[in-house]
Amino acid sequence: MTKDIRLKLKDVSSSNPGNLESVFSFGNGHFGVRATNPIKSNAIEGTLVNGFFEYSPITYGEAAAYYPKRNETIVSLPNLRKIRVFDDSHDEFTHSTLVDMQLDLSDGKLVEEYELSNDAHQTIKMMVTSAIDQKEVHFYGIEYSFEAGSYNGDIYVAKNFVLDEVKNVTQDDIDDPRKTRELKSIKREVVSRDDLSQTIAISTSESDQRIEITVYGFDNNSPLETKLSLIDEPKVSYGFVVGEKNESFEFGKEDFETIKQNSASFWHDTWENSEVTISGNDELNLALHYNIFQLNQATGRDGKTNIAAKGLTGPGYEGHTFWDTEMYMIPYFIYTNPEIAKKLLIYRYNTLDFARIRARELGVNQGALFAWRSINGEETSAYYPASTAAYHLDGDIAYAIGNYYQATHDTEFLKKYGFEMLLETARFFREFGTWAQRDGESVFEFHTVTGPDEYTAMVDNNYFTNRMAQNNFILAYKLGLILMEEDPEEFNSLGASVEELELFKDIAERIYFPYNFEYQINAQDETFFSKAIWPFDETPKDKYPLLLHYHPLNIYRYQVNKQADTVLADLLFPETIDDDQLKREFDYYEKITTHDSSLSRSIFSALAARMGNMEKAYSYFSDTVRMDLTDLQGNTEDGLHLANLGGSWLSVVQGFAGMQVTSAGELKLIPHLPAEWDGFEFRIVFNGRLLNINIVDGKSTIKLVDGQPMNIIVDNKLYKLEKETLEVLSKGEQPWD
Ligand code: IFM
Repeated sequence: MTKDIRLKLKDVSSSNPGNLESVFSFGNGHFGVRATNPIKSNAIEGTLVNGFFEYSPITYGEAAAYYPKRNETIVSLPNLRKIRVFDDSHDEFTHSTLVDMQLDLSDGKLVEEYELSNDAHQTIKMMVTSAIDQKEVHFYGIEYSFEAGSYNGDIYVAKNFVLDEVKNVTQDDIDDPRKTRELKSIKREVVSRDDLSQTIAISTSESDQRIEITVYGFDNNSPLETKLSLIDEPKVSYGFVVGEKNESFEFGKEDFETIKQNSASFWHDTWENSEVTISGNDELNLALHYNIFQLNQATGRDGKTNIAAKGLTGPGYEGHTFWDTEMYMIPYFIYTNPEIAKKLLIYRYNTLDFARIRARELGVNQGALFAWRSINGEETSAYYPASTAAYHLDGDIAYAIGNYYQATHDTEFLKKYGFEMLLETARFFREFGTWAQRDGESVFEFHTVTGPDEYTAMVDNNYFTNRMAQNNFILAYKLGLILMEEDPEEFNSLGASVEELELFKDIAERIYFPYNFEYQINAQDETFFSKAIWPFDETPKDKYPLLLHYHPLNIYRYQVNKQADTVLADLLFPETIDDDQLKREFDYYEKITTHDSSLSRSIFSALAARMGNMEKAYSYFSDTVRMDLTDLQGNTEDGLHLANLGGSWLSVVQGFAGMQVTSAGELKLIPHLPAEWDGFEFRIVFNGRLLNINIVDGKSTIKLVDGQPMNIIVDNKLYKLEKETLEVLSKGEQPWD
C-alpha cells in the first residue's frame, strides 16, 4: 500500500453500535473480536473462534428420512475488550460515548476514543488501541490510556472476564433465518487467576470442543486490577491468547509491540500482492480496501477452517460456510495469494467423507455431495428446498479447483486433493442426472434442483446448475488426463479409468440447456417462464426482503429472483454467450431481481462492466463496495457480508478490467473505465508471476513485477509481456444502446 488508508466513519456516536462492532471487528482467520464498546454491552457481543461450534438438535414438526438431525452453531465467546473503570469513591464510570474510531488498513491497528462518565456526571477520556496478531494467530492485544476530564482524581481499573454476559439476538426472537441460534449447552468456567492473568475455558458438551482464553498484563504495570493516577501516564495494556490449550503458548513473550509488528508486516505483504486502487474516488477506494482487509481477516488459513458467510465478524448464519467461498471469495485468493486458496480447497477435501455419506443418503450411489451450510462438513440445513437441493455447490467447488489449477498449475494439489474432488463431484452429477430424449436426441438433465436464486426452488434443469455440472465433467475429464499422465498410480488408486473420463466428456457434450425462444435468452429453468411475474408494483418497499414477509411457496410460484442466477453463469462462462444475447438476458433478469441477497449486486456490476454498460456497472458497484459501510442490507450488525466483500473485488477485476482466463489458459483483459474514475490499478499473481495492471482512459499498462515473460490478451489482441512495461491503447468504450 503506497499510503496509509484509514477507515473513519462520520457520526460514530449516533451510529448503530451493532453495525460498528461488525465494521471495526478484528480477525486473523483463527478468531475474531467484535469492536464492542469496552464499557457498556451492545447488541451482539463477543469473540468468535473459527470452527468452534456446538451441536443442538433440529426439531421438525414433520420429519422425513435423512433430514439433518443437528444444527451447528458458532459459539459466541466472552468479550475481550471489556474493562471496568472506577473513581476514587469506587463509583463506576458506567456511561460511555464513542467519540472517534479509526482503523488503519495498512497496519491493522484500531484506535478509539471514548468519553466516560459516572452517575455524578464527572468525565474522563479513554483512548483504546488494539491489534490482532496475524502471524501468531492466537494473540490479541489492547491498550487503554486515560486522561482527566471534569474528573481528575485516581482511577481503578478491573480487567476480568464476565462469563455470563454473552448476548445475541437469535432466530428465536425474530423470524429471521439469517440470525444465529441460542445455545444452552455451553459451559464457561474460570481455570486460573492471579494478579497478572486469568484463564477461562469454554466448552461444548455435544461437539466436545474446548477453548481457553487467557488475559495477561503485558508488563508488571498492568495487573488485572490496579490503581492509576490520571496525572502520570495512566495506561494499562493486556494480551489475550485464544486457543485450544493455553499451556502450549509462550504468551509471556508476545508483547503488544510484537503483536502490532506481526500485524503490520502481514498487511504489508498482503497489500504487496493484492493492492487495488481506484483513482478519482476516495470513498470507493477506501471501501474497496476495507473489503479486502476484512476478507483477509475472515479467512481460515489452516486447511481445517474456512470462511463463514459472516466471517469472524458476527454470529449471523450461525458461522456456516456456503458456496459463497468458492464463487465469491476464492477468486480473490487464487489471483493474489494462491496458498490460501489451496487451504480453502483442502478444507473441502477434508469434508469429503461427510459429502460421500450425504450423497448416499440422497439415494445417489456414487460420488459426493458437499454440505450446503456447515462448519465441519456435515449438512445442517433444516430447509432442503433452499439448501441441499442447491446441488450446484458441487460444481462451484469444481469450478474453483479448475480456476486454482489454471492459475497455478499446482500438480501436487491435483494429485493429493484436487482430482479426487473433481472425480467425486462428477460422479455425483453423473449418477444424479438422467438421460432423456428431446427432439430425437439423447440429452442429459438434472431434475428437482435449486439454483443460486433462492426465490425459485426445486425446478428441472436450472441453467446455472447444468452449466456448472457441465464444467465439472469437463474439468474431471481434462485434469484426469493430466493426472493419468503425471501419476498413473494415483489416478488408478481412485478407481478412475479412461473410459470413465470419456463418459464424462460425452455427458458434458449432451447436457441440456433450457432456452426461451420468445425472448431469445437462456431460461433460468424449464418452467420459469410459465410463471407470472411477481407483482412488483403492488409490493411496498417495506416488504423487502421478500423472504421475511412472504411464505416461500408464495414466492416460488412467481418469476422473481433473490439474486443473480442465469446471469452469473454468463459471467463465469463468457465463451458461451454472444453480446446480443447477453444484453437481452441481462435486461430480462435484471427487471425481476430484488437483490434481496447480498450476493447479487456485485455480479450485475461485473457483467454490466463486461457489456460496456458503465452507468449500471458503476451504480451496482457503488452499492456493492459500500454495502456494509452503509448497512445496505439492514443487517450488518449480525456480521459483514463476506461474499459481497469478495464480490466487490470481482466487480473491479473481472468486471471493470474484464479479466478472464481463456479456455486455452491465457490471461485476458477487456478493460472498461467508469467515467467517474481517473483510473484504477491492481495486482494479481498468475502462474508464478506478479503483475501490476493500471487502467486509465484509453490506456492499459501492464507491468511484469516478478516472474517469467508471458502472453497476455488485451482487448482481444495477443501481446508478449516481457520484463518491461507493456502499454496498450484501448480501442475505446463500446457504445451501450
Ligand atoms: O449462500 C448465500 C445464499 O446464496 C443467499 N442467502 C445467504 C447465503 C449465505 O450468504
